[in-house]
Amino acid sequence: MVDSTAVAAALNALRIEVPSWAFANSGTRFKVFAQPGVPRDPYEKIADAAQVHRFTGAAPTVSLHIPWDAVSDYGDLAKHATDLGVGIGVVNANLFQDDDYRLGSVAHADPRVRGKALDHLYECLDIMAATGSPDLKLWFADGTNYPGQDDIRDRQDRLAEALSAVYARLGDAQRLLLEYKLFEPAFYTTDVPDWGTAYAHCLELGPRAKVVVDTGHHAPGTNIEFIVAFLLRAERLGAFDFNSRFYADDDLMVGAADPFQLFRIMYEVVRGGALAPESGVTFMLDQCHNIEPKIPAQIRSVLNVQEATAKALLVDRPALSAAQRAGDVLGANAVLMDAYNTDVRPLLARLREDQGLDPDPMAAYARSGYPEKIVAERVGGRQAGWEA
Ligand code: RM4
Ligand code: MN
Repeated sequence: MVDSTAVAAALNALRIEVPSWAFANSGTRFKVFAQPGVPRDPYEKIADAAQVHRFTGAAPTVSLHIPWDAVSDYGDLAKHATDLGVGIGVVNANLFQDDDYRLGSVAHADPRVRGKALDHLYECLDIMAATGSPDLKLWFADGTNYPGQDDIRDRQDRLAEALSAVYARLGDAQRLLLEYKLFEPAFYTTDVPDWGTAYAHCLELGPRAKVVVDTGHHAPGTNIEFIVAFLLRAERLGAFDFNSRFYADDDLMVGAADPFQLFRIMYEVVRGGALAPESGVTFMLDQCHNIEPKIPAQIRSVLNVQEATAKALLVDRPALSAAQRAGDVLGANAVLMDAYNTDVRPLLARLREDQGLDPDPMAAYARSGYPEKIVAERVGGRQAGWEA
């Protein structure tokens, strides 16, 4: 039996952080398509993010990416967010868009470049202090393209040295979140290519270093829910970067490519107790909306996470464990599939109504007038994008 009051409470408590860069122009290696009404600065990005929270009631924080979201007064930016009913979440460092980083950043062979990279990470810590952000998220583009290009092992030493320097400066309530990605932009070696490498560095650092699972950062066919279960058991899962993919790091809307995979991941989250706020696991979106309108795409993504979570919560866990203990392979699988095959949209619509929200956030946003307002108002200036 599933306790429906507990399911409702867990869904009402679910919080999903949105990325500032999802509201800016983005594209592929081939083309960035500009969209009308796109924000021109971090203040406008936060205003758009606040719309996602306004219609879902579930997205109260925004991740920043530095220097994309560089401003002269971070306290003022945080106040702007609060005025709009949202807060600043994770601060993402960016060590991949400076000419100096052609051969890497924290793992570069040249101590001058490593020093510059470390200074950027320290700057991110200052921004966290000014905005009240709890977490520093690190993804390194570092790696090599050709065998022999650099010493694989020396690069690990340099990486470890930079990580421990940053870790030493963390405040007591702050965390270091280390993200991995199989490849890209480096093609031969990547310095943090997988969860095992990230986990090993986090273990060396200490308890406030946790792994980020970006769902798009694995080889095709990887069992991501296994990684989630393992890291939760080891108390080293810090956060998710949600998105979905058909091929590599596609950064499409979460739950679009494979809603069943998202359900399986969320089931391990539920099983591992990671929906509880005290677990410290943060649920974030890391997506780019290259061809679709950005604000509704973020709303859709929040709804997709809610739907997968609702299904995961509907798994009859006592029945599942009984079937598992009895070695009832088909019975156990049926318990899981029953939950997955439940239409949870009416349940989520009811919960929204109970909170005074529109039961259909997509439709409510489309009717709100906001899309037309930003197109009319945001004329002139330079639209925000990857280089902004
Ligand atoms: C990386 C990684 C990071 C994100 C950048 C833009 O692939 O997913 O989390 O900040 O892309
Ligand atoms: Mn990511």
